[in-house]
Amino acid sequence: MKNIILSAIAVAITMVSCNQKNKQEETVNSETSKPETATVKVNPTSFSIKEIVTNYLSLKNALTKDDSNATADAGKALVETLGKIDMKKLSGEQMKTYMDIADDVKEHAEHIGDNAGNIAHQREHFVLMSKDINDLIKTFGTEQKLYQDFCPMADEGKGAIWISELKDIKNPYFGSEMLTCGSVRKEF
Ligand SMILES: [Cu+2]
Repeated sequence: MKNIILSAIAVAITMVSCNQKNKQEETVNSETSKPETATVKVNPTSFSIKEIVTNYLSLKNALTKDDSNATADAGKALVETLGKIDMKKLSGEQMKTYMDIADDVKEHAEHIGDNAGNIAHQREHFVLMSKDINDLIKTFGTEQKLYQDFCPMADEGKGAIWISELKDIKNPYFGSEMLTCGSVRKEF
C-alpha cells in the first residue's frame, strides 16, 4: 500500500514537472514565433511540409477516435519524418524560421509518442503542436485544402485550434465524448 502511494506521488510529481515544462515551452514559443510576422516567401516547388502535415493529420485522426496507441505511433512517425526533411533548399532566414518551429513540433511529437495509454497528456501536447503546424502552414503554404478548427472547451476551457483536412468538425480534443464540438475558423 505504501509503495502504491509512493509511486502515485512520483507519478503526480512527474506530471506536474512535465506540465510546467509545457508552460515554459509555450511562453518561449509565443515569444519567439510571432506567426503574423514570421511569414517567409518560399519557392513552392523546392520545399514542402506536406509529409509533416500528413503525419500530423493521422495523429489528429487517431485522437478523434480516442486511440491512444495509434496516436503514439503517429507521433513516432512524425519524429521520423522531421529527421528526413531536406532543409538545404531553404535560405538562412527561412531555415531559422523552419527550425524554430520544427524543433518544437519534434518535442511534442516525442512526448506524444512516449505516452501511449495517456491520451489526456497526448492531447495537452497536441494543443501546442497544432499551433506550430498552423505556423508552418502559414509560413510555407499548403497545396492541400486545410481548415483551422477551434474548440472553445479544449485546453481546460481556454480553447484550442487544430488543423483538419475535413470540412466537418471531428474534435480531436474530446473524441467520442463531444465529436462535433467546435467550428471552422479559417481555410487554407
Ligand atoms: Cu509530456
